[in-house]
Amino acid sequence: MTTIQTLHARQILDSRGTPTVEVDCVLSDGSLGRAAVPSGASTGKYEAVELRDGDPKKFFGKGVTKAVGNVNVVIAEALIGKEFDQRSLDAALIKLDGTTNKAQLGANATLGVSLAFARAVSESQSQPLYMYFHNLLSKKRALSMPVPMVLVLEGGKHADDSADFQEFMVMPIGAPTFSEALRWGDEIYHSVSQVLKKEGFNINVGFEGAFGPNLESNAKVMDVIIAGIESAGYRPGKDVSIAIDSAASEFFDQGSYVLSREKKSYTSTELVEFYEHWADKYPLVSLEDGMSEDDWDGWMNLTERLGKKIQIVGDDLFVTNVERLKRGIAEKSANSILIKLNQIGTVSETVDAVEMAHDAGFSAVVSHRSGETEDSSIADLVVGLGTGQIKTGATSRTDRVCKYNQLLRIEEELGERAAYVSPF
Ligand code: 2PG
Ligand code: MG
Repeated sequence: MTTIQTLHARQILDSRGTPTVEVDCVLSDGSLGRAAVPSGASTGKYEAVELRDGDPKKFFGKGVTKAVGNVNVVIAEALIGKEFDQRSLDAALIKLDGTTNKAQLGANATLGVSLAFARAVSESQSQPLYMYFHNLLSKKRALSMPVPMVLVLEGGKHADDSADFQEFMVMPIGAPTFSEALRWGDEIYHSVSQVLKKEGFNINVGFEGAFGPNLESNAKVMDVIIAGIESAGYRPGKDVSIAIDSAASEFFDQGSYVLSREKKSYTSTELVEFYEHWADKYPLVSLEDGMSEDDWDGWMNLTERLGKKIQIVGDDLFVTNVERLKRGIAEKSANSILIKLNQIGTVSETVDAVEMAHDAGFSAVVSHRSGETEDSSIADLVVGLGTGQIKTGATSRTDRVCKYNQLLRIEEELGERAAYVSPF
C-alpha cells in the first residue's frame, strides 16, 4: 500500500492536435508517475465516456479542462493522503464516479490517475513498469514479447478518401525475435511506399503513420501489400501475414454494410461471405471489427464460419468491458479481444478483461488509439500481461514509434526471459 501525496493534471495536446489529459502522481516517498491519455476517432458506442468541455470557443469544444478539474479537485480531495494499491485505487475511482461508464468524472480523468499511480508505484519499488503490470495478474503467465501488427495502409475514418476498411497491417509471424519482426515490418512499410510511388499513388499518411492512397478498390490494397511484402524479400503467408481492422461500425448504415470503394451494399451474411472469400484468397490471419458493434448475430455467424481459420477480434464490440466480453464468450461472437485502457478507464478493469479473455481461451491484442501521445505504457502492458500481440501503428511518427522503441528496450533487458512466439 502506498500513500498519494499529490495529484496534478494538465491539458496537453495529442498526436492529432487535440487536447488530452496528462496526470502527475507523487507518492509520499517522492516517487513521480506521469501518464497521458489517448483518444479514438472510430470510437465504439459502448466505450467509457471521454469528457470534453464542449465550449465551441476553445479547441472547437474539444478541451478537457473539466476532466483536468475533476482530477485536480474532486479526485485529489478524495484520494490525497490515503493509502492504496492498484485495486483499491481503481475501486475508489469507480465509486467516486458512481456511474457505469465513467460519465461523471470522465474516463480520461480516471485513466490518467490510474496509470500515473501505476507508474509512480513501479518507480517507488524500483521495478520496470512491465513487471508492475505482470504482478497485477491473478493467474501467473509468462512474460512475452508481442508479435506486432505493423500498419502499412489506412482508410475509413483514419485517412481521407482511402479504403473503406480502416487498417491493413502486416504481422511478421515467422520472425525469430521482436526486433527482427520490427525490422521486417519496417522494411515492408518502406517497400509499400515504393510500390505506391511506382504506380503513381500519393504516400501521404493517415492518423497512425501509414499510407492512405486513393486506390480504386479494397482488393487493390491487398495486392499492394502483398507486392510490398514480396519486394522486401519476405514470403506472404509464411514469413509475414496480414491483419485487418475493418472498423465495420463506421460503414454500417441502417441495416447494411456500405463499401463505397466497391459501390456496393452488403447484408450481414453477404459481408461474412466477402470475408470468407478474402480469407481464401489472401494470407489473412486476423480480422478485427469485421461486423458492427450491435450486429451480434453477424458476429456469431462470422465466428462460426471463419473462427477456426483466423483470429476474430472484437474492438467496438467488447470495448475492453467484461460485461460485453462475457456475452461474447457465451455466444461465441469472436475468439479474441482488443484491449484499450481508455475504453474502460482504469488499469485494474483492463487487467480483468485480459484475464477473462485468457480464461475463455480468447487471445488479447493490446492496442493504441488513433490519437496518441509520447506515453508508451502499452508497450509495458503487453509484455507484462503476456498477451503476445500489439497493434500500435506504422513504423513512423514518434507517437507510434515510441511504443516500438520501448519494446526494443524491454527486449534488450529481458533477453531470453521473454519469448517471441507467433500465435499463428
Ligand atoms: C481501432 C483504433 C486504433 P480509434 O479502431 O482499433 O487503431 O482506432 O482509436 O480511432 O478507435
Ligand atoms: Mg478497431
